[in-house]
Amino acid sequence: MSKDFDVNKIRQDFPILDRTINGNKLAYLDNASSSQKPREVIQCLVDYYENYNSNVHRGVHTISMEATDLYETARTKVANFIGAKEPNTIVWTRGTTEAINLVAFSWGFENIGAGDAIVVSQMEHHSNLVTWQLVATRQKAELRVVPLTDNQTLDMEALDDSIDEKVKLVSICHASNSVGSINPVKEIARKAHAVGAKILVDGAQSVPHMPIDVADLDCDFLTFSGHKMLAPMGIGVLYAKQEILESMEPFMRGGDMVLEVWNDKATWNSIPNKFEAGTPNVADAIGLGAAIDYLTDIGMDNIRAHEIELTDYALQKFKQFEELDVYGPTDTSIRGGILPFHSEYVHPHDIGTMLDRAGIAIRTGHHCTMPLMRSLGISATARASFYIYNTVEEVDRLVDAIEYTLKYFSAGKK
Ligand code: 7TS
Repeated sequence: MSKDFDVNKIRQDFPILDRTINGNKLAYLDNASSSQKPREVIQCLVDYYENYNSNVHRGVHTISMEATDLYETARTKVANFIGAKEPNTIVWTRGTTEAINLVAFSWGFENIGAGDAIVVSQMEHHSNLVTWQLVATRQKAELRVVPLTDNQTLDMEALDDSIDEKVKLVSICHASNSVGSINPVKEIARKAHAVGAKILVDGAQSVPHMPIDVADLDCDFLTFSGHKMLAPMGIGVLYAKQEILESMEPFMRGGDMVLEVWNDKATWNSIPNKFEAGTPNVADAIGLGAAIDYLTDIGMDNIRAHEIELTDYALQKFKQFEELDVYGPTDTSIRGGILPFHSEYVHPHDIGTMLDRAGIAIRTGHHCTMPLMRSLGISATARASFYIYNTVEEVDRLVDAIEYTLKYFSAGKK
């Protein structure tokens, strides 16, 4: 990690971290759900609404042109951030969920037919599972779910077995929100392409946390959400290779996505506008640009190194809890900053409530991965998840609070 990475300095940029919860300083360890926002991003929104608020792509007046400029500059920032050569390969969406649905409706229904197959994994978020269930059912295609190994990494042998000539799409998360495993998506892309299939990488839990280069990964689609990477809620991204985007039909119809309209027909605007019907979320797109500036300034390598340090430390400390099952690989080179745990003696919601009393925010539940929970033989976990502003001291507070909780509920030893 660079010596310039100063977590205490970073923390000062996040006003919400000054909050106290139940008399304790907030320890925000629910970053896989949504991240907090630095002052730069909040201020950027205020600046937009105070000085530039206007609709884009249609005004000849000054502030509309300025808003359009800021909005398109944000698109270029996103492209540079993920190594996409052309800004027109960046489509704004509301988030990962909408981006996956866009691919399903515009590409999936056109390119997946009867007898074809779609490959996903057992660790997918519902948005990357239920969506493909719909395509598979309607198109009479087969949905293949690749199982996980005993430490919740992708079973690569099973993956190899499920990728054959029938497969048209492999849709897989880069990093799991539930168990933290990082999938070798570059290798998986090679395997998919070898049989003529496309690959969609769900980057919701990777793009915020590590350097990403779509050219190097050679993925056909990449989806992610702004709100998990310091940006506002309601803005997200679909990246797709240019020729694929150009071949796709629009997802939604309306203003701005058309070129010419007659009473009975219409022609489409060029990409990416073809996929952006209606007034877009201008302010939050610009906010995502500000978040990317902030992340780039700190350095994605530094962010990844910081999270590895916290996760290594937490995994080490959690060894003392014999009563807890901790999920995911212990090798942090293939694991994101996600720490899910489960006790057969204390319900995750009780753990979450006890931690909240201590000012520690975690998430409890199935994390929108019900089939994964089922495969683990449980219905829910408690999950701590880290980001740039989290500290070793906060991990210590988490450990102390869990120790207290287990004692409080007299959790028996296994
Ligand atoms: N894919 C993954 C891997 C995710 O973690 C999430 C959200 C999504 C897709 C959907 O993203 P959205 O922004 O469109 O909602 N994951 C979580 C989570 O773990 N807790 O809350 C949301």
